Amino acid sequence: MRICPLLPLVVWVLSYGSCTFSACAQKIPAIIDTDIGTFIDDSFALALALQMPEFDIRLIVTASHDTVGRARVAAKHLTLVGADHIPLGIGVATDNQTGPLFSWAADFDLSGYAGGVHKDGVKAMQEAIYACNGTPVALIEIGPHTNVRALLDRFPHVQQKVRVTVMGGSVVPGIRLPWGPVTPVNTTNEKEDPLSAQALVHAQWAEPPRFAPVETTIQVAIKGALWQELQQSKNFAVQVLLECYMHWWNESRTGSWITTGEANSLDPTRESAILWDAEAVHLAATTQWLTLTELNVDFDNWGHTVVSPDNSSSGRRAWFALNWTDQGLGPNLDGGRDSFLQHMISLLLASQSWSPAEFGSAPTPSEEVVHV
Ligand SMILES: [Ca+2]
Repeated sequence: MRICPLLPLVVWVLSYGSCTFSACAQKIPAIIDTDIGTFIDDSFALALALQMPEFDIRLIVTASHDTVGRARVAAKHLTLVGADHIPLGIGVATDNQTGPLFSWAADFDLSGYAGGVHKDGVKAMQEAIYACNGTPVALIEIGPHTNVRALLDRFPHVQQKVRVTVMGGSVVPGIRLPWGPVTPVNTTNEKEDPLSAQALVHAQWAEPPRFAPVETTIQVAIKGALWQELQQSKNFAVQVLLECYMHWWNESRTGSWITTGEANSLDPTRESAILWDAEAVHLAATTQWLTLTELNVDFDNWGHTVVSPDNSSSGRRAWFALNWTDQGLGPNLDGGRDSFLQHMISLLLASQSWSPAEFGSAPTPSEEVVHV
C-alpha cells in the first residue's frame, strides 16, 4: 500500500479556529471548478454555494470529459433558480463522455445563457482572478483538476492570488464506501487526472490547500427528519435540486454509469447521496465544525494520497479536514457533522430567487463572452 497510516503528523486545530474569510473582507470572491452532471453531489454543492452569504461567485468552470455538456447542466440549474448572472466557463474537455444528469439539461439552449459562456474557461479563470485586484480568490475544486494544471501552465502568476479548497484525498484505512471499496482510495478527482492532482499540490498558492477528504465527506449525507424537511419544502430552488436528484437517480439506475452502484444503494425518499463536494464548499469559507490536520502530501500516478514525514521534501503542506468537531449547536446535535448538516439544510430551505445585486458584483471578465 502506498499510503502510510498517518505517520508523524502534526495535528492542529488551526489557531484561527472557525475564522471565516468573510470576517476579513466583505465577501469571498470564488470560482467553482466542477464536474457537475456525473455525481449528484456537485448539484447540492452548487445549491449550497449559491446560498452561502460568504461567497461572491465570480465564475463556474466545468471540468473533465464533456465540459460543454456539464456547462449546459450548470446553466439550466442557475437559470431555473435565478442565479444566471454568474458567468460560465468551458473547461478543458478530456473526451466526450457524458453523465446521468446531462439528459436533464438536454432541452437547455446554452447559447442563450444570460450570464455568458466563456469558451476558454481557463482564460476566464485567470481573468476572474485578476479582476479581484489582489484579493485572494477561493478556488473550489470539486472536480478533477485538469483546469488547474492548465491554469498553472498558462498563467503561473495567479498562484499567489488564489486559495484552493479541494474535495479529495483519502489517508485513513478501513472506511468502507457504501458501494464496496475500502479506504484508502483514490477519489475520482485525483484518479481521473493524477498529473493535475500533483500539479495542484505542488503549486505555490496563497496558502496551503485545504482538503475535504473521504474521512469526513463520507459522513455528509442528509437523512431522517432533515431529509423530510427538504422533501416537503415548497421552496422552488429546493424543488429544482430534488428534481435533479430524482433525474440522476432514475437515469443512473437505468443506464450503465459510473454512478449506477451508488444510485442502487440509495432510497431517494429517505436520503440524499453522499454530498462529498458540499463539505468542500463549506470549507472554502470556514473551518467551523471541522478539525484540520496538517499533512505533507502528494499524489501518486494513480491518484492515491501519499503522506510523507514532516521533514520530507517529497510532499507539500496541506490541511486535511480529517475529523468533525464534537461540539454541536445544541442539545439535540451531537457533533460538528450534525451541526453542519443542520446549517446546510437551513440555508437550502431559505433559498430565494435573487437579483444579481444581492450576489455582489460578479464582473464580466474583459475577454469577449463567447456563446457556444
Ligand atoms: Ca464533483
